[in-house]
Amino acid sequence: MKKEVLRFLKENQGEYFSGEKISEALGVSRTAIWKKIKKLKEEGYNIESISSKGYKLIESEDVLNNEEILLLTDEYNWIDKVYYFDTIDSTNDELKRRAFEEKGNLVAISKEQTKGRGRLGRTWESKDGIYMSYLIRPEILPENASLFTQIGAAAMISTFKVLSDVDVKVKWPNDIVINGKKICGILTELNAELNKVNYIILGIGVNLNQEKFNEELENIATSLFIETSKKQSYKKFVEVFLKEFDILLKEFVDNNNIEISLKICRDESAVIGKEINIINGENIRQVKAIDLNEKGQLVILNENNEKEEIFYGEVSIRGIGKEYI
Ligand code: BT5
Repeated sequence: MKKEVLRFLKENQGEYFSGEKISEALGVSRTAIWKKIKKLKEEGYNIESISSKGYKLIESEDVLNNEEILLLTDEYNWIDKVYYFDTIDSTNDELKRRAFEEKGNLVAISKEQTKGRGRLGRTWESKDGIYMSYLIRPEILPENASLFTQIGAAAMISTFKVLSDVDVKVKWPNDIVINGKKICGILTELNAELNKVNYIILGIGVNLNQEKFNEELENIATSLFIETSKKQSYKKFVEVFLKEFDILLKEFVDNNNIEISLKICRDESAVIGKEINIINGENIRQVKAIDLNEKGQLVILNENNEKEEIFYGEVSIRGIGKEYI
């Protein structure tokens, strides 16, 4: 019900509506409306109430909570359940816990994580950003699961472009970087049998409003705030990302078309055409990245100048002074 009251106030933002009018429109008592409005105010919404005129929502740009996330995700019918947290251990872990007790596709979004994870058990610093996980149950072969990383990366590139003019690039396979520093990381986890995917969890962490990073990260990480000197609305970011992700996800899941995502990842690649190192544990190979194939694998010219397809690894670009990239 709180969601409906909020939706009504938003649709009529800037106008006064009496409790009576709202209660007629929504078919519930005036007391119920009054209670919900009181709750919304407590949550930080700026709602003006004047006894002779009624209620008016002033603005709600920066409030992120369960109702807002429900409103933002309402129109996407591939999302079956959505969970919002002010803080959580890890949105990927939360969806993993719910994977078998819940059906359908699940989304978890948080503004903070206390145990954010990167690949190979690494830590993902998770404060003042947006942390999202999408649990999807697509009918695909396990070998195609890594394409979801590319879909997430492409949607993220488009999102940054809509919201700012920062020069974002994809550093294959799972980083979004600006000027050699990482602004977003993607962790795709898979639960599958030999030839059947049970579910995929696409986890995305974005640095939005961090003013600075700790010593360990300051040379390798950046945030949208550091790049633009402007604070970013969390809600707006999620709203735009969902829109871009929805288009690319449906293209793949419904139309079996991955090309749009791959084209974005190719066009905005930080590595294609560059001499790179491919690092797998102790093993470092010096090669040249030349393309991204239809499976989302990196095509390289190897040490013997032969074409080879790489499906996993850590990449660093050679000849660039910056420590990270
Ligand atoms: C990643 O791993 O880049 C994947 C990060 C995925 C995070 C999301 S948030 C939502 C979901 N829930 C989770 O628990 N995880 C996912 P990797 O490529 O392994 O990079 C990890 C490395 O990036 C670390 O070892 C640090 O060097 C660096 N790093 C850690 N936190 C960072 C940050 N906030 N910004 C930039 N770099 C960071």
